[in-house]
Amino acid sequence: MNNRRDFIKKIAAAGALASAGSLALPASLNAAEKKGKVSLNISLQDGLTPGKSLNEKFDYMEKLGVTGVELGGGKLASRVKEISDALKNRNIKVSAICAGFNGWLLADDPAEKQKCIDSSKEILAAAGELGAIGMVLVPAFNSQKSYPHTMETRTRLVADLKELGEYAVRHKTAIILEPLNRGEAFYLRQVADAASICRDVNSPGITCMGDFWHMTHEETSDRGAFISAGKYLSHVHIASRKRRLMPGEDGDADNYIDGFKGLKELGYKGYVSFECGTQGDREKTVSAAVALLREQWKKA
Ligand code: LER
Ligand code: MN
Repeated sequence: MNNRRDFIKKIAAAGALASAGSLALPASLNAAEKKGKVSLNISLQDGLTPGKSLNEKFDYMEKLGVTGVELGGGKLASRVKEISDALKNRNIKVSAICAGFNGWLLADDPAEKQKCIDSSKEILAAAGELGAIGMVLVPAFNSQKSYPHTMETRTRLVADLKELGEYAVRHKTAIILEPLNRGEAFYLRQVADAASICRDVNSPGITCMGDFWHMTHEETSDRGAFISAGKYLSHVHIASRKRRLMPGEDGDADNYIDGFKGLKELGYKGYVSFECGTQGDREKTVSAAVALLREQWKKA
C-alpha cells in the first residue's frame, strides 16, 4: 500500500471525518448515532505530566487511563529511539508533536522561511516514525516580522503548505495548523479560517486544530468552530479558560460541554491534549482535570 493511502487510513482512523463534505455525515450514521460511538481520548503534554523520566510520566498516564502523549519538536529526531523504547508494551501513543521548528512560514526574510520549511521537514520525518498524527505549526507569531495580511500572503502560504503537506504525507503524518488568540498570532485566529486554508491547500497532509484556551478569546461558539473544521480537524488542546491552568482550576468557567458536543457530532476520534500550567499539586490537579473532562464528555 502506498504512503498516501496508508496515511489517509491513519487519519480516518485517528478521527478526521472520513466523509468528503465537512458538514456531511455519512448517510448510514446520523448525528445521534455518531454521538454514542465517539469516545474521549485524552493526551497530556510530557512537560506538564508528573514524573522525572519519560517512564515515570508514562506510568502516571497509565494509572489515569490516558492514552496519548504530546511531545515538543525540539531535537525530536535524536529522541526517536528513547521515546519508542519508553512506549513499548504500553497503551500510550504519541498524539502530536508541538512545534519545535525554527524560523516561521510567513517570514518576509526568505532565510527565515526556509529555516521553517527545513526544520519542519526534519520534525515531520521523526513524527512519522513515532506514529504521531502530526506536527503543530503556527504560521507566524505577532513578534515575527511577516508579510502583510494580504491575498498574496494567503496564496504564498497555501503554496508553501502544499510542499510541506506532500512531504508530511510521504512520512505518514501531517501539519496541524493552530489558530491562536490575537495577543499571540493575529494572522490565524479562528478554527474555521485554519480549515479553509486546509481546504485550499487540498492535501491530506494539511490539517488543523482548535485550542480551547485560544478559542475562549476568539470563537463565538466552541461547537460551531469544531463543526466548521469538519474533516480537517485532527487535534485539540485544552486548558482552564481564565488562567490557562488545569481544566477545573478556574471553577465554573471551565465548561467544555458545548465544544465536546461538536466533537461528538463530528465523530472526532483524535485526542484532546492538555497544554496548561497548574497552581496546585500536579499529581492531584492533573487527575482531577482528567476526571472533570470525562464527566463533561458524558454530559455532552
Ligand atoms: C501557544 O499559545 C500554543 O497554543 C501552542 O500550542 C503553539 O504551538
Ligand atoms: Mn495550543
